[in-house]
Amino acid sequence: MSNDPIYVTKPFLPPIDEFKSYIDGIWDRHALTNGGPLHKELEDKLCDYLDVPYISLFNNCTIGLMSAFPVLGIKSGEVITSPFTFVATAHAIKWCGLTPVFVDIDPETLNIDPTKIEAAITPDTKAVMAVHCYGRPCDVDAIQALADKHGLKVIYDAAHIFGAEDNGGSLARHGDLAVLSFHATKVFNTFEGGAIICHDKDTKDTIDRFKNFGIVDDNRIDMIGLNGKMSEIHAAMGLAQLPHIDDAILERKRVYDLYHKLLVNVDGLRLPNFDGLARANYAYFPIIVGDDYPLSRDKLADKLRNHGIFTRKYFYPLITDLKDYPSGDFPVAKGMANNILCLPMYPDLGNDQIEAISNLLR
Ligand code: T4K
Repeated sequence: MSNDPIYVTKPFLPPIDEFKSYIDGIWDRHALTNGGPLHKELEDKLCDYLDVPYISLFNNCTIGLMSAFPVLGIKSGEVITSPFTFVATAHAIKWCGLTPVFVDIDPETLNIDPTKIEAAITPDTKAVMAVHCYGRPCDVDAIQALADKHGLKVIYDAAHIFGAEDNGGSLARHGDLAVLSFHATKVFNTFEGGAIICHDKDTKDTIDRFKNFGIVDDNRIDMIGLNGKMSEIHAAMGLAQLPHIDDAILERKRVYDLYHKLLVNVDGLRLPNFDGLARANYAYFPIIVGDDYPLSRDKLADKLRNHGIFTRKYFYPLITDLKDYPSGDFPVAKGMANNILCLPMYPDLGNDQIEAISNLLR
């Protein structure tokens, strides 16, 4: 094994010639952004791949999450969400002038605990923004039942789910809207990028207008939109990558399987599982470092770093411990934030590297 540092992830890149052939087309056409042909082609191909009716590409997931509320007509009130997520989820709620109301997570799935949602609903509650954390599905049926009972919208932060499927198909199909991330660190990337999935043409048209300043045509601007558009060069990256994504997910499975085999009997480490999925995407390999492991999570991260292995504490600190958010008692989320460690996970992580990391953990 070389002595090069091993990071928590390494973006998957398609063959450069395939990317360049799309770039040649951009140079020929001079269409760089504002809904060019590659943008349209990627939307069509992603609808096919994810088997969803409508998709609108974005410049990143965070802007997509922020756009979800105005697109659904939510201008004020409270949004129920998980404290155990990347800060972008909660930041998007705050940027829209809404109030995040946090609910603890389920200790198995690490997603919002649906049995605790109802107690957090007030007359001001407008929506639930749930996160399919690490590509594992939320309890979508329970969340939808609560939303129907109380007249709430459901928005999924689906940043982690590309390629993951339950028995009915892609996880992206759940909720009124689902927002994906195509950031460099994600399973499928367009350097930076994201998308909103929706279920009807009117909503798709509204999203498309919203992400283009609210422009209807030369004479009309009918809402206070923003600039959430994906450029042609980002769409080119997606198009070049899509034919290779199933192979990349298979490589992730190889990494998962080997880690699992080597670490399953280590006392004090809880390994991720992808139960309940017809197809996992193996986006992350989060381990939970228990009290019976000889090192604390932070000491273990330090030890690995000293060997050139750069893990990440996704998601620490807990959002409810940040000064801009209300604190609260979320014991499950707090325990996870203090004990979780994401190991390197990416398609070309070699077996020798996985063995070396696992040996240190053992
Ligand atoms: N919701 C959820 C649940 C999310 O997890 C995220 C993003 C969002 C919403 C928002 O999505 P976007 O608006 O970003 O589309 C990263 C990402 O920046 C962030 O997208 C991601 N979640 C979050 C979990 O992780 P960092 O600060 O850990 O990234 P960074 O730059 O330290 O990268 C980690 C490692 O990856 C580096 O040590 C090396 C490697 N790397 C990274 C990049 C960017 C590369 O090798 N090449 C690269 O280009 O936040």
